[in-house]
Amino acid sequence: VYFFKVSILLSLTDQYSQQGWVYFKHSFYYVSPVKKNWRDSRQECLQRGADLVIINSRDEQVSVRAIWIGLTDSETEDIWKWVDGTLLSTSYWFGSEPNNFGSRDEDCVELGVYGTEMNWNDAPCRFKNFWICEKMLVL
Ligand code: 2F8
Ligand code: CA
Repeated sequence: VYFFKVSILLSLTDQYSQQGWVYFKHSFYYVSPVKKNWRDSRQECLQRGADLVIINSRDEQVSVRAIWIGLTDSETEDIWKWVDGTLLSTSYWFGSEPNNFGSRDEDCVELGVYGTEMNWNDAPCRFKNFWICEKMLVL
């Protein structure tokens, strides 16, 4: 019975992750690639057999709030570079960020922690966040 449960779980996880869902602590999450208003967003979730995320643990709050972007200063401290190698010019740091807080290993950039337009924060790269990938269209 145990083996059976594990293989069902594995094939479910496999199926979901192929469709862009991320598994984290007993739930699957899907980060939408398009913008929609609240009502339509909820509708999309419902159509996918889910619903808009309910924040019912601190863990969820901390993880759902932020998204990794392709910006890091892990090569040289304080030199922020995009993953394609370009130097940062226009930035959207929140208030006193980047501050290399705490253990001073905040070399990666997350957005969405702060609910303002200026919402970037440098955070430890080992932390787990959702992320957004981008593939540029080359014509
Ligand atoms: O107060 C801003 C500060 O908040 C947190 O540290 C307490 C963030 N840490 C993580 O996200 C791990 C800092 O990055 C942020 O600057
Ligand atoms: Ca920070």
